[in-house]
Amino acid sequence: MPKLLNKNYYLILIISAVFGISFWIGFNVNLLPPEASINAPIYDELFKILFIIGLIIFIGMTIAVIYSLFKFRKRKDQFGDGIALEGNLSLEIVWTIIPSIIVLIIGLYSYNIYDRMGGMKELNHSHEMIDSSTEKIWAGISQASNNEVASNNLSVEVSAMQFAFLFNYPKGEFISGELHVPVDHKVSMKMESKDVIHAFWVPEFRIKQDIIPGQPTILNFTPTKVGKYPIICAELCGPYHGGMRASIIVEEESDYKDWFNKNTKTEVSL
Ligand SMILES: [Cu+2]
Repeated sequence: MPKLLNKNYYLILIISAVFGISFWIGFNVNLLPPEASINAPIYDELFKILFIIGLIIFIGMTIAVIYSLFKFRKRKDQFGDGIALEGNLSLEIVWTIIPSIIVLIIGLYSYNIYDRMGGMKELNHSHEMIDSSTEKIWAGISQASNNEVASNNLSVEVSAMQFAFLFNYPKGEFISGELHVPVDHKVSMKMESKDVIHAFWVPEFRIKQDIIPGQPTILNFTPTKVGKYPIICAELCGPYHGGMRASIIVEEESDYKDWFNKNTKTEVSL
């Protein structure tokens, strides 16, 4: 077998191994917390792709660096400078085109994911269940799927302040420091800040939305797993920002109703 062919053979073998290992790790190693909302699996699709691309680049580069360290090291009888290399047009075209294609695909795919999560919905038409006033909603993730019945929604008003979240249940006329929601029900939140910019983040739900003073934002989600999850402020908002946390408790509908009825002054459910 000629030498050149032999070299290419090894190169193809190594590239295949890098892709194989990257895909295997990408599909078998999970770095994210449990999926607890209908948005989570959608988001994780994108994360998996980004993770695999990152792995291919990382493993490929590491192999190339280690190989070069040995292959092109200074030999005992070498004293002069290296060869003067000036540009390589085809190489530069290749390493411009490949990343451009990757970035373009990631961009289009991210748009698709954000759309499926409800990020592209017209905000000021889809929140009639939250507020009937003509107040402008500035940003947010609207409902993630169209086939849900609006009457199923649970409306919560979130107030963020240095350094706490408060949850107002308008139908029950009470305020809670913990967010309780029934599993498999869509929750529509209108969020406002009393002071500086905060952000409402639930890693298990894969959702995050800024809460801005004077500009209400909305966030809709549907929890899918019973449990207690942290709500974390994800915007540096002052000296105790790190302590600005709350909990979201996802319960079976009957447990949620018990909790709601214990707190409410009026006799309504949901
Ligand atoms: Cu904060």
